[in-house]
Amino acid sequence: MAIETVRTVCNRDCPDACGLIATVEDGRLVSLGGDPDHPVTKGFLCQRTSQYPATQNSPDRITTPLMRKNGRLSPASWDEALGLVADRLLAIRKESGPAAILHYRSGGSLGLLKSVVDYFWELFGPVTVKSGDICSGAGDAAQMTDFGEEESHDFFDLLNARNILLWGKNLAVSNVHLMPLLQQAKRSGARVILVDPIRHKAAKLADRTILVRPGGDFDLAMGVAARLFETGGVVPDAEGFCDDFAAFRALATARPAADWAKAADVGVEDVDAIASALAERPCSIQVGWGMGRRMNGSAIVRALDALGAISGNLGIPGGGVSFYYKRRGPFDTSFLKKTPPRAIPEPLLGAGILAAEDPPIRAVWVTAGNPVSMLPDSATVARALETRELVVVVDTFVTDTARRATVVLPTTSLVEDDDLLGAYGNHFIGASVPVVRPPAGVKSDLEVIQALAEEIDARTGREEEKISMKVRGSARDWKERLLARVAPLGVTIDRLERSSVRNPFAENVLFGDRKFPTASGKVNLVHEMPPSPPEEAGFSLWLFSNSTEKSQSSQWAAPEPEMLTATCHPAAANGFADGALVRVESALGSIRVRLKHDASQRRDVMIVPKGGNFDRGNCANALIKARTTDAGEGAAYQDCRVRLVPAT
Ligand SMILES: Nc1nc2c(c(=O)[nH]1)N[C@H]1C(S)=C(S)[C@@H](COP(=O)(O)OP(=O)(O)OC[C@H]3O[C@@H](n4cnc5c(=O)[nH]c(N)nc54)[C@H](O)[C@@H]3O)O[C@H]1N2
Ligand SMILES: Nc1nc2c(c(=O)[nH]1)N[C@H]1C(S)=C(S)[C@@H](COP(=O)(O)OP(=O)(O)OC[C@H]3O[C@@H](n4cnc5c(=O)[nH]c(N)nc54)[C@H](O)[C@@H]3O)O[C@H]1N2
Ligand code: SF4
Ligand SMILES: [Mo]
Repeated sequence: MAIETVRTVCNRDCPDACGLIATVEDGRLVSLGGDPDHPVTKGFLCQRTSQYPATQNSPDRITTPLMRKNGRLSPASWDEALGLVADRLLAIRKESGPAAILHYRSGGSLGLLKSVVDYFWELFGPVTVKSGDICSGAGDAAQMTDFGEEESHDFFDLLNARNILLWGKNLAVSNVHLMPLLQQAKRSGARVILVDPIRHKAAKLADRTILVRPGGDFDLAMGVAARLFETGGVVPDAEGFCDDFAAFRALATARPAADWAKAADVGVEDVDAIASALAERPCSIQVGWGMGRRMNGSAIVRALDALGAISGNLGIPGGGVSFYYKRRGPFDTSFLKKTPPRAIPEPLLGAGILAAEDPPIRAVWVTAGNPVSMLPDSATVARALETRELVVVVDTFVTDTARRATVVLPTTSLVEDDDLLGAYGNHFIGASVPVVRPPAGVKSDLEVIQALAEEIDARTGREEEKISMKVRGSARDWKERLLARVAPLGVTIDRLERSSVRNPFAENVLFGDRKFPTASGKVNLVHEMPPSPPEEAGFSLWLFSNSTEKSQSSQWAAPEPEMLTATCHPAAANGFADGALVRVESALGSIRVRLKHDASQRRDVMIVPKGGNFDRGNCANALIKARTTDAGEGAAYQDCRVRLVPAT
């Protein structure tokens, strides 16, 4: 029996980008562990990836193209599948122009080589793409507006913090490698405050947990600002490096801190605790993703940026308002040049496809995404796909989205990946390498578009425009191209294949000179109240579709649950017992769930897993309206109101 261990890097949509140690027996993956030498991974993995061998070896994996024949998806050869796709794409482009084709790419793998797929669609089109970002659009827009730049302090700079605000961050589940660092910071005396409407596992690390009203963070932040102004916690030179300082002060001090606290449904002592934490510099604000996914989400993140600025926590070790690490920053994707002819806001994708005119969207190509499960208003996304002439889905399994496809193309998995990765929760970059050989008949996304380019070129026959020439090259060739900027600094493929390396361009502390790449060179302070989401009479609970240990978005660690569990305070359970079978209903739809009581939660929240399976009736997005955030075209997933009704 041949047993070997191989190192690779996790390509999942996760802040951590772990180093993985795979154990392979006779070409079969038997276990995955964490790289002990990766400074962030520290030798352990999350639950979902530790359990990945069952997914990798699952009999449900697709290993041959599937084509819709007589209404059913049936096995086909690559020649047949790509031949049909090439014929239809060329006909659609000729009749309606490339804008009639939509390329939708999401986060199934965050590998940088996926940008070669984007390149293919630029060359064939450019075609229609998505705009905004369901995941982080609101927060991205906030930080770009306020600071003119979106980056974070070094991961380990947290150890310099005296106080740490974990603001809407479910880190024990979604950013697990931050947990040991926080524990270390606590051992050296840092105090931790957690602000979240949900009492989640990380609360055990916090010195104070503030269960803010869902979406009440803007009010809370203004209360904190009011207190900082009152108590001299605002640094004297703040006006010098912040624009709209007077308007911000007027907004924050228009109400006493106690009024803001009431609006946020927290105690005034909570406001005081945050104000003191900020004033006792350095204080690091760690911004999570949840509260940005609201109709006032960008304003909330802007309010946190403002708190960091006025309290003098920008530009100092242990401070900063850290949201995102530039995971693509070190890589050279300058081959992407063209502007798309049209973009559909990602949160509104279903309705956007249905409404598109001049030209209509006739074909959709999906790379590394499961939009039917994961975009809001799943039913509309499903209908939008079901009514297209051509839908091609490249995936490893038949998902909710693949079930609506004309053609499904089988692709490589997490442990067959051959790519470059950056992390969005630390500054390390790495290279994935195939630790097992993909099953015969499976192609990487790169190989898929290369094969399609050949089919297209064979049909167009125009020498000077041969797409296949432009996208050709092995994964290694493309890695080299993407590393062009960092290779002279010693960050080469060979080095990355041995160990992850810190992004050589990343600074430890941002804005040390208090200069900001905004138009004025100063921080832009938010200074207007954002609108509140509309009330929905009869729906008294806020739906939280939060990450769970057991899934990566719609990709469940085997076995996938038969039914979702919904958690709420016993007093919010509408008389239903713990363990009862009930329906969670919104204005848009309902799902059957197993109810779980949790007396430690607020009485106005209902928690379900973020991932789902729409066709099995297990999907939060069947309930969630498709609405955008106040900026950045994020999805307002968290502004969903629900109630509990009998299961029927
Ligand atoms: N296990 C697991 N890990 C994952 C993922 C997964 O599906 N499963 N997904 C990955 C992805 S795609 C991403 S983007 C990242 C981020 O992962 P996400 O889970 O998307 O984001 P978090 O910021 O960790 O968690 C959201 C937090 O925001 C809180 N929240 C919601 N509304 C409000 C509010 O109004 N105010 C405040 N203060 N808090 C609020 C929620 O209660 C929750 O604790 O993690 C990745 N990690
Ligand atoms: N209700 C609710 N919905 C949410 C969220 C929420 O908090 N609440 N969070 C949102 C967030 S933060 C995100 S990022 C999105 C995530 O949404 P998606 O990115 O659509 O999430 P996944 O379910 O991970 O789907 C990715 C698909 O890619 C496939 N895949 C894996 N590797 C590869 C590969 O190398 N190539 C190809 N072609 N396919 C591959 C997987 O099998 C999977 O089917 O979901 C969003 N949806
Ligand atoms: S999903 Fe995240 S925490 Fe889990 S192994 Fe991958 S990078 Fe690490
Ligand atoms: Mo995400």
